Amino acid sequence: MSSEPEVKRDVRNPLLFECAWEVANKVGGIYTVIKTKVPVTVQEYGDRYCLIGPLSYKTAPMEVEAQEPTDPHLAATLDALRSAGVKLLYGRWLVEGAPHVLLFDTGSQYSRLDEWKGDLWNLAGIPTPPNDHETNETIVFGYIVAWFLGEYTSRQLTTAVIAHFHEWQAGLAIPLCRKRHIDVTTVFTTHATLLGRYLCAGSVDFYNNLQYFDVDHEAGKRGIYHRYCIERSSAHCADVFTTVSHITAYESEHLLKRKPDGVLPNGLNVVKFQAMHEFQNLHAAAKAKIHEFVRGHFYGHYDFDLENTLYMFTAGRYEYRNKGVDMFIEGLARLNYRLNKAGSNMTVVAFIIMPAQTHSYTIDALKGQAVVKQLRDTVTEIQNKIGQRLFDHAMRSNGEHGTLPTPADLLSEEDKVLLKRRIFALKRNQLPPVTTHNMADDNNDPILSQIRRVRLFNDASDRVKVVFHPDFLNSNNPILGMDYEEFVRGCHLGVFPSYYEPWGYTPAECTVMGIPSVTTNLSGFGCFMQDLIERPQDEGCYILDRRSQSVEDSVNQLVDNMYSFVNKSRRQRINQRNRVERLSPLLDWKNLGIEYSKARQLALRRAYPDAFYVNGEVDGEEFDFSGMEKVIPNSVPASPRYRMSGIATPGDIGTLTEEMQSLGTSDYRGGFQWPASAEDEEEGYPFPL
Ligand code: G6P
Ligand code: 1S3
Repeated sequence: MSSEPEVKRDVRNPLLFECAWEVANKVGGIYTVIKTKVPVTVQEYGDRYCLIGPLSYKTAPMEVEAQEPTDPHLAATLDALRSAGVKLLYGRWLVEGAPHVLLFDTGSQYSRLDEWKGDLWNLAGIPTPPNDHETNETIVFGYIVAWFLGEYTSRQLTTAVIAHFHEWQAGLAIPLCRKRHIDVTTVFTTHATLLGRYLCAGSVDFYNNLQYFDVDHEAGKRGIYHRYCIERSSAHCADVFTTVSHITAYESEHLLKRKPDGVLPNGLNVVKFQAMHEFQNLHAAAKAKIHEFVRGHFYGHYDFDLENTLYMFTAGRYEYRNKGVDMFIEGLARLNYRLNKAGSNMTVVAFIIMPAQTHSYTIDALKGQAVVKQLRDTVTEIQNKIGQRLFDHAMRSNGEHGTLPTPADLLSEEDKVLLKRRIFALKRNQLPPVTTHNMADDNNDPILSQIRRVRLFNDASDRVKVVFHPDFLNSNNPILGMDYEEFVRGCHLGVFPSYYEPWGYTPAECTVMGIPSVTTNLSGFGCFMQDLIERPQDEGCYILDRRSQSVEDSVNQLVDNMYSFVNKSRRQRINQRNRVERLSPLLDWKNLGIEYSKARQLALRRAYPDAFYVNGEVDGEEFDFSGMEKVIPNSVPASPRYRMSGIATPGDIGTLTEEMQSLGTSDYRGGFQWPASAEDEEEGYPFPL
């Protein structure tokens, strides 16, 4: 980035603005990245850190405590924006670390939309159609953020400013900063590419053809050319361009036409328990709650033993093919067949948690929970009465020739009638439903259509039962009233056979909660674990090969994994949970946060090279990351075997170096060779919508 020659900014204690559409505004995975990363960033930057996001009047009042800035330059900048009509909220984001946060109300500047669209066209040749709400939001937000950064850096002239942007929806300020020569250094992190997401959702052999797509044509065909231009210009104009995994780095190089400078893997805020058994106890307690739901959902057909029942689940954004739900359902059907054939006494209840368009819960789902509750209340009432009668009987016998009561003395006729009524209420003519909600488009829903096709109807003979919960989980819900985290803890296996997954927080979250999971070598997380651990499957981290084998073989591999999991003893499951939980440090921001530090350092060096050279030599302090924790918990007995035995500092597992630029296309990590030609193509995709 060009800096005004006469201004010498201090690069040792820079200010950091981190900008994302999901700051204090939960939409998907980026919210998790930003929120869980706050503590390590605050630790490094303290009050020099401020997040920037859109102002949502629905969520902000709950998430943000309003304050006035103490930095006089910031206060003056916000005053200037306010007096020009920009509505904003500045304060503390009420999450762990309590960082400063600045939220802009895009609605307050829609009057300038046409002017800004015209400017964008003149400046960058980016066209914008009139009715794309998401793009309109992106433009207004980007212009306000660039306006803010311009105003701020014209007042505050002493300290270097790093502006880090996530994803195309927050990226437009980057080309604007560059064009306007605003004195900030920029980092852009993409968490997916627009084209990648769209192409994979169709029936395209994506990974074998990445090098050959005519990107402009493909974007135009899908009506996203303008969005693609914003994304591409953000990637190209940033001082440092990064993404979340090597697989997405490879994709970005071909689809965005800039090779990323490095990979910033996503971490989590790992909670360490004092003793191992604590998280095991949490599993047992959460599982008991899922049992409660299952009793209600399967009422009238509750003919399986919960002691021999395992809970598997998949969850995420409803992207049927990208998230591998198609493969999961196909795998479940085959698992059902195998378990039946083997005469297994195990039952698998498979949950699919994916928000879709619905019209609330079904009457049947609500009724199931109600009849079970009534039965439980009645049993408790009768139990109390029996206790009282037993006590009275014992008291009356007065110690002499005491007799024990007969069952008839204890259970009255009235009780029997009441109990029978409750039992009759459990009768049901239809099979337990697959879905808990009334779907807006039941007939065409891809998940339901496939479940119908493979005939997983929760029949008594089925060893695999399916529950599709097309909404987020919440502890206040009348059925399955649990938060997502609690639900995950109560399950036995997470299954995420994604086809398109730049990172994949779902299996990572399973890992830190000590729940084994299945993922693929097409997900950033899967590749990351495969890179680090020699036999991930031994640690409860199953990684399907969806690259070098046919879809048929991948499904069979999934079924093998699930089948052998079902055949594990309880003791083996407990052991596996212990092993998988031990991998948590690999995913802890305390270890991964350093990759972000490196990206920021690189950005500063690129924008202010002179500040890093003393008498023609690189100043030695530039990469001082001492004090970070060690990645590998080498004190743990019988630790998993790591591939990179020489790992000493966390930074060693990342890749952000100047050398990344000089690597060829085939040099990304991920334990495989990228296809060199289109001849390696996979066979066609077998699960039609
Ligand atoms: C945890 C609890 C144990 C319980 C076990 C059940 O480990 O601490 O008391 O027996 O979970 O495991 P399962 O895999 O059968 O749910
Ligand atoms: C993206 O969210 P998604 O589920 O649309 O960003 C996430 C955070 O980096 C990432 O985990 C996920 O793979 C991407 O797909």
